[in-house]
Amino acid sequence: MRRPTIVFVEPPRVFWFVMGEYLPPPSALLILAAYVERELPDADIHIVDCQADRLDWTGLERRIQSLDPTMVLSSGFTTNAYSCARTADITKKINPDITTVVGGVHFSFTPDESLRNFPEIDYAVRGEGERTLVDLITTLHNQDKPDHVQGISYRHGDIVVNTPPRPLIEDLDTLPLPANHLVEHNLSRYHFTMMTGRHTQYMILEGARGCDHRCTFCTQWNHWGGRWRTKSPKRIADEIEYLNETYGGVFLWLTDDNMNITRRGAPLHEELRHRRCKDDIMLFFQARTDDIATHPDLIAKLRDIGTYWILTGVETDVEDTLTEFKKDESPAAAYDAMRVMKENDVFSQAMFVIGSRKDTHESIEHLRQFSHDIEPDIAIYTALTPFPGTAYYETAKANGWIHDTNYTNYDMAHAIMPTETLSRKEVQEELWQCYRSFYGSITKNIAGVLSKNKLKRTVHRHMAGQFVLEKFRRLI
Ligand code: B12
Ligand code: SF4
Repeated sequence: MRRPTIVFVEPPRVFWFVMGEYLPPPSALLILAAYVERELPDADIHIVDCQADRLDWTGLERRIQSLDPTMVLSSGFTTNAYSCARTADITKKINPDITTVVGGVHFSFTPDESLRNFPEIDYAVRGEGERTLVDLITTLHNQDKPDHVQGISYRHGDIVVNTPPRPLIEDLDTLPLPANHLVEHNLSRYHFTMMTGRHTQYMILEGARGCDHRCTFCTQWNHWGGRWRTKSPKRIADEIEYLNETYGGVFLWLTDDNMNITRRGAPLHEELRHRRCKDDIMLFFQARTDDIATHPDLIAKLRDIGTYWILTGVETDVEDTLTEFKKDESPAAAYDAMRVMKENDVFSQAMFVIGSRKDTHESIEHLRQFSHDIEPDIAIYTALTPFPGTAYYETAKANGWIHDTNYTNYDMAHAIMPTETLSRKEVQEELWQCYRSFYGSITKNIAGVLSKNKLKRTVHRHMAGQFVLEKFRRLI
């Protein structure tokens, strides 16, 4: 029997214009491929990264043809779900016998809808992928029935079968290191211009999965079973050291939904502070404002081991909306968090969200002022987006608030819903006004472009040079 030939595809994507020009490593695929490689040493595994390999759809088709796979897989979050379906579609046109598999947060929450809308997709893997994928490949290779494979969805005649969910991996330290060797020829190409320039090598690593909070607009806690699981600080430090010393990785982005500084700040510092790589790396992670605000000591420690940029979800200054979002944070914590980052020379990225039901022109104007007052180094404004899998999606769907069902637009830059008093167009216009007020001021831009802080200079140059404001204006 033919040995499994597994081709993971990062299809051609439309990238997020807000953060400018970048080329990210296909992180989920690297993590999955490593696991399959370890568990199924006889499998022939490839990763095709269309961005890095500069392949358009025709190029991808030729590449799949030449690899002659038994299975083609891709990973999607909501905004790029259609590109996964298209990958499956061209695969089936090449050879209908090739098995097509999708996974990731979007397909985990829309298996019925996706399998009905896209007959070219054979299987959707729901939730954690590693063990399910190995089980599925083995089952199909042995020509067994897939009904005993936990965590998958597939069509059987006219119905969609959803097998029971698979229990989560208890010890994340048992996962292998991501399969960077499968994209080694591309590693030097991965970069994030606005964050670290065109020539600093950008790598992604995973320290934890999930979150123990329950925000209504967020898919992540739900996707990971409402739990926060972490690798041990030693394992995270080993992984950082490995990426830096083996591959020259400098800009290291932690995928963790919640850094959980309270629990990991001190032990991670302890693990990394004696390692040489700490002076070379630029760590980026996401953390909650309350976690930052209440731990200035730990932020200082994390700065000492290379943390240079933290993204934090401030969301809004309206207490009632924070409560409705179940965010469990206060606007006061946002002030403190920005101050703590400034005092420790950490670049602060604050995320704001507009377009909740009670938002009005006045409340959004108030939010704009607040976003200036708390003084983040960079403010990113988003439109509240009803991602499938969130509590908010269920409410919005039941109430008919979702006015745009084209998932390509679920990128938080497009207004998908009106508010009680603002039309969708008005929300879109308000979003543009937010960027205009933060980046459009001539005085502020001059100060930004002339700032002593190199990162600030880059961000302001990016916002002006890449026509971000103009692109937002065109969405209205
Ligand atoms: C790094 C990152 C990015 C990087 C690029 C990532 C990439 N490689 O393409 C950048 C910065 C460019 C980016 C951009 C955006 N991102 Co982003 N990003 C992330 C982040 C932090 C980590 C992704 C990751 O590697 N995770 C680790 C992997 C292992 O987890 P995973 O993908 O869930 O995979 C597991 C399972 O889902 C499953 N699985 C996944 N895929 C597959 C495929 C198969 C075949 C199988 C079998 C299994 C499987 O197995 C995996 C292992 O168990 C996530 C948050 C997160 N923690 O995941 C947000 C996240 C994916 N991003 C998000 C969003 C909204 C965006 C943007 C639209 C805008 C924004 N505000 O950031 C843009 C869109 C860009 C675009 N057009 O594609 C949302 C998506 C929400 C949703 N439900 O759609 C997330 C979840 C953040 C959040 N908290 O809401 N992002
Ligand atoms: S938004 Fe952040 S804090 Fe809230 S559930 Fe999601 S990851 Fe956790």
